[in-house]
Amino acid sequence: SAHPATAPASAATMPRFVRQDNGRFSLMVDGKPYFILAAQLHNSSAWPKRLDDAWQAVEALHANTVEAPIYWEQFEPRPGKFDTTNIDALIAKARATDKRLVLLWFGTWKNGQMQYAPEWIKTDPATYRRQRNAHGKPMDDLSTFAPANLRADSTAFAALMAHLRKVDGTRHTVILVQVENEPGTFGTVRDHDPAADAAFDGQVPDAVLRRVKHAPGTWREVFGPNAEEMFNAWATARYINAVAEAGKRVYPLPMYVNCWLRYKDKKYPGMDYPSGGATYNVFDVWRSVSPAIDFVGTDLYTTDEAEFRKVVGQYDRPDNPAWISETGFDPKTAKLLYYILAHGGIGFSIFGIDNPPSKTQTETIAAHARNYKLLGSIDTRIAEALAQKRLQAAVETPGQPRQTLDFGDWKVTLEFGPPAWGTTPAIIPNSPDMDGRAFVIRTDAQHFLVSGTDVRVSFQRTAKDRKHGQLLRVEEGGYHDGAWQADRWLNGDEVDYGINFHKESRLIRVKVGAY
Ligand code: N0T
Repeated sequence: SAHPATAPASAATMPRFVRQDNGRFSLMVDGKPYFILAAQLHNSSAWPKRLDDAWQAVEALHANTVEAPIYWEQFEPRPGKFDTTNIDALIAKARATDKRLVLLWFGTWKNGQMQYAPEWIKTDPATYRRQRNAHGKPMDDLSTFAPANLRADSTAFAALMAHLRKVDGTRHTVILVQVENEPGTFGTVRDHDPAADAAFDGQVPDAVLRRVKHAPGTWREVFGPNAEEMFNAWATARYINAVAEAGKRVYPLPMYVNCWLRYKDKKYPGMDYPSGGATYNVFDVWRSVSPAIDFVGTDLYTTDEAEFRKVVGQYDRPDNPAWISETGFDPKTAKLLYYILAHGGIGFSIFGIDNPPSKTQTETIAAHARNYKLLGSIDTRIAEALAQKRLQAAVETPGQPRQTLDFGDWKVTLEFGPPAWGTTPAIIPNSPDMDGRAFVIRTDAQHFLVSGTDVRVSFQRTAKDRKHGQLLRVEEGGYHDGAWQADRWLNGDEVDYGINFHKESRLIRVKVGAY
């Protein structure tokens, strides 16, 4: 529907976000599903002079994608004067190193505040009104009820997208844009700007009512004690949607928002987390007015697998994919990537990867590089298998050292923490550092691709035809120029007690049969 004059040169291969017929979501890049294995730069690292250093970590990590901020204050230092130096440097660096980019628009919001708004906005609160708390005190957030704010952000964002269309409209180094960063408000549950007060006393809009299936009424009548938080969610979503729409009209890349989550027993909006973000408790209200936003990402900072699993489950919905827009730079978050595989999600991004040299830095990069190098070597295969529901994955959890994956006529048993060789004892402890994980892709009726860490993998035939299953061939190898190449065949001790994976990243292809 774009005007011909503004349509990108290669609309057919524009990155797109699609829902497959089977319900899975895919980010399509160059016409194929793409799995994001991202490294996010530190907040103040997306400057030309910092990129060489930052990219050392990107390369060591084997990331296929870099997430980098675009700062409104740097991009529009004076009203209507745009400076593309930082963006151009990012694109040049990404192209030179064969990486894709996800750009993060640090506009009206950054972590529930407005510190990336340009100085000319920060110093003119009469024009660019602030949100107010219940006592009328101005907050460090722009009001969504001041038309000047929305106009300013939308204009800048559209200028950013116009520049991308111009310099990247056929090459698509930039595949995805995050609109704002962890939006919402701190210091008040809702905006008390006079226009906000009037809206709060008015009727809940139809779009919201339809989505939450509720009869008409005021915010208080419909949402009771949660009215103020729901109201701020609606106001924030409506504003961000308008910013995204202004950008998509110019250049329709897929767009998402990230979320400062309501988790870890936090519950107070505006104190524990910004009020107005797409937290799970306001998700339907948020999404009722944000069609220009393709999906919502989770900034999931925990190494507790139960907490991590809980949140991934909350956001893996019929209307949203699992997507870790940020997780902590910690060796312990590496295995948690496999939850995104298990949930058929679209990717994983590690926050703050460019740190000064240290032992911790080296070890943390190495822990995540084990995932990224292996998965990156088959990232298109992974994304296609996820889109077609041919991939299953599991993560070692306390007290659950044995798990099975069901492929219909075959079942794959995963045992985390058995001895390195020999019969598996009936009771096995978890592996010493609880780092176990595995994935299995069915590539056709007879073949599986398998890899894992600290896990024993065995295949059992479960088809009901009284035949016995057998392993016809087990190969260790990889894909080179698109074709499987075996380095060696495994047999005897290497398969008799299951295929044992330790800390190394090995890709195994199994051919099964029956007699
Ligand atoms: C994230 C990152 C960056 C005491 C924090 C997480 C990034 C932003 N925010 O390093 O600032 O730009 O999206 C907020 C979680 C704060 C938890 C505070 C616990």
